[in-house]
Amino acid sequence: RETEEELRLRDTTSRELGFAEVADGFDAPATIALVAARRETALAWKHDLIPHLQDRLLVLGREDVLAETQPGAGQPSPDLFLLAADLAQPGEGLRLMSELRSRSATRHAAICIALPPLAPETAAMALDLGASDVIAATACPAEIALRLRSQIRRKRQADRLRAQVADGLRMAVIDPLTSLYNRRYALPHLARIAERARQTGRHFALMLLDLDRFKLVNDGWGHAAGDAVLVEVAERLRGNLRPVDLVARLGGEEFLVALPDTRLEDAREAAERLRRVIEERPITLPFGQGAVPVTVSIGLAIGGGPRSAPAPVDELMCRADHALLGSKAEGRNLVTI
Ligand code: GH3
Ligand code: MG
Ligand code: MG
Ligand code: MG
Repeated sequence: RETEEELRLRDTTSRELGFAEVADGFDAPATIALVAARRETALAWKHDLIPHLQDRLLVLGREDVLAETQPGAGQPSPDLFLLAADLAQPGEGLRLMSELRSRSATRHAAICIALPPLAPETAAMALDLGASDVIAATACPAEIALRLRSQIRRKRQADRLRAQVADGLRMAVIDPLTSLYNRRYALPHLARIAERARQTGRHFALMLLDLDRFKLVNDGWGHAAGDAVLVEVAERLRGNLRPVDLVARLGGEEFLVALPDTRLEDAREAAERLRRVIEERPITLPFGQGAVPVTVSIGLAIGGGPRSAPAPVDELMCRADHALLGSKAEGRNLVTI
């Protein structure tokens, strides 16, 4: 049995656990938005209830949340929204919550609703509409603090998981050496460019590029030098094209470039430009190995255009590949159509 003294101690401990710790102990301190029907109410609440958290709190009125640009816009979005009990009637808090859930910036935030006592249907409805938790407005500060803390912890875990998934998806389509898109990304993306061209009746260009005598770089200076050349070539290609253009490393020393909305003459010019920027400046090798001149052979094919049945992507790839072989056969460092 607990003694008076023990009970008193436990009470103090849970009270002291209050709001000071709600936002701490995470990899980055959490931010909380307090939302009441009017901003003044939220401000008063902030002073009464949550004195320790002042600098981590964003205080909002209902109007602020519904406004297109919210106070604190540009700062990281709050981890948690705490909707005050004065929003409970008539269902105002629920409307705010739906609004927060529908916006990309706040979609993944934890949302807790404080409800006045005797609002059981509202609590059920709030949970059904996506509230992370409902909290009785009469709950003691320690309970509120612990509930908020547990929601922030869950939200942070979900953030981490989402970031890992996004990272995994990125890794699956990026070539780790050059940071260009890889074949897995490039071919479906090329098909999308072709489909878009079919819909608009515009042309697009496809280039296949292959470094000339690249084996000599590897054989003469080593594999690390070869890698450095591939990285520099990738940068020059990317740096001399538009953001909408696709640049990918298909494998080895072979690259693919696709130019949406581009006609033959402009494509030929772009291909010549790429050929020139590789040729014009020898590529510096690592470990003080000096610089090596590099050239590239390019095969160009034009797809799309106002025809009833544009050539399928496979056939276009064949044409570009054939043109590339032509560049090699004619002596390399050439663009062939
Ligand atoms: P060609 O002008 O006919 O294209 O001659 P080439 O020497 O470039 O042609 P080949 O296809 O015979 O050689 C390509 C070389 O690319 C072979 C391989 O060692 C090298 N290679 C492929 N992938 C990599 C890579 O990731 N890093 C390095 N350093 N070399 C690579
Ligand atoms: Mg090759
Ligand atoms: Mg080859
Ligand atoms: Mg080659």
